[in-house]
Amino acid sequence: MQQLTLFPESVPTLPVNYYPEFLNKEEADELYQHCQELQWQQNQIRMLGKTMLVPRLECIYGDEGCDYLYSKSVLLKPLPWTDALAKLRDRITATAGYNFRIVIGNQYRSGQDSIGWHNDSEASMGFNPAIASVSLGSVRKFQIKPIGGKPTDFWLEHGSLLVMLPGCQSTHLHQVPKTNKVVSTRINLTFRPHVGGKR
Ligand SMILES: O=C(O)CCC(=O)C(=O)O
Repeated sequence: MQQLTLFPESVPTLPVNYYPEFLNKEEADELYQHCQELQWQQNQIRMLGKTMLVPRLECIYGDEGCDYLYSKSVLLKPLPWTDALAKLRDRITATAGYNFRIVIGNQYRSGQDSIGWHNDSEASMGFNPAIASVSLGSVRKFQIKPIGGKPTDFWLEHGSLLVMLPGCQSTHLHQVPKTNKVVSTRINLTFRPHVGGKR
């Protein structure tokens, strides 16, 4: 399988591995269909003293008790793994070599859905987590930058896998910005470790 380790001279060294064709088209289409049946919801987030809607839909599946709190205000409680998500988790582990206990889905319904600059530094993932992200549906721009540095753009394709390696969350920020282009739905599945819950 093609794997790009992103250390070419022309771009800054990035602590990520990208597998553009992790799933073939048929597999990616099938998974996209499965994702339509997941339990998506639009959560509320508290930021700068205000409560607002998260600008995308979210869902979470995983091991029992692996609750995930982010931005000190959004608490996600995992539903049991579906067969398809558990199979995908194991395939990512076989490729990337990391174990995962939850998957958080993001659904970007249009170009106005987004996620701003952030890192994923929740203590529940443990020290220096690897996070693996599968993209399905419309291609959107994903940006990553060293803290205080310049962004590098990726166009994350249907069926691709991007692995943010251990350490990435301490040194880099990432985002999926809004776009005024007409884009249809994109689904992103981020597989993450977790230090709690039932083993
Ligand atoms: O949709 C993506 O590719 C990124 C999602 C993300 O940044 C996150 O879930 O923390």
